[in-house]
Amino acid sequence: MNTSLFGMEPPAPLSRDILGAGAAVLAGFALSVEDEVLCALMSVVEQSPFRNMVTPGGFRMSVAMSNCGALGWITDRTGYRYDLIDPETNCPWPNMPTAFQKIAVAAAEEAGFPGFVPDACLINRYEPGARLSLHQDKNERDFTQPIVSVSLGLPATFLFGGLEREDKTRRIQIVHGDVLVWGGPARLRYHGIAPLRDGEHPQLGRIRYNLTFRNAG
Ligand code: MD3
Ligand code: FE
Repeated sequence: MNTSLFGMEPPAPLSRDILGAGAAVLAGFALSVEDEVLCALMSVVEQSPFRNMVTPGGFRMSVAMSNCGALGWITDRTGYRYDLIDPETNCPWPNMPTAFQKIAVAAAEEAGFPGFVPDACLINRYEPGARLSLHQDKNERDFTQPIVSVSLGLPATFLFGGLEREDKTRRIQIVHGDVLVWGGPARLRYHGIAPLRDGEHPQLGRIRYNLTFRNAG
């Protein structure tokens, strides 16, 4: 039965409230476009390869990163920032694929943030053991724009804290195809990824990819 004939919404795989105001989990939102998204991802990282960047404190990150879109997030000994140029290739970052833009804008809209204009997509690659320690995303100019994250491959434990580093963190399991949106009062909440558990994903093997879409300004 097509419920839309009755003017009803289809059963939405949304859980807007489990993470609090401004945060939404769109479970499986990327599944219908996973092939296009993965194909586009491979093309981006052929142009700007994954690399393990160094933090201002001198530690090499366990998560390998690349970017697409006008701006890319980078870190080195001098700090964290967005740049128009990939320091590895000395070329602009690859264009943001249409499939990337479409899913980011659609997810933001679904979560209540119409008019999202992503100009940066940070691509994270996790191998077993890789982690991202608790942090805020605050190198962007406009905190009224949300961040959209698309998870692919191995499952991960997402750590979700509060507005202060000391606030209690919750652990949430994220799986292949899940899309998370963070805006409004959730935009500056601390978050991270626990060390990735080893496993085998049917398409991607022992890897997790995460695409985070931002308006970096
Ligand atoms: C909550 N990436 O790249 S995405 C990052 O799965 C990052 O690779 C993680 O944190 C990953 O900066 C988590 C989810 C995410 C992204 C931004 C947020 C959650 C957020 C901003 C505010 C609050
Ligand atoms: Fe982050």
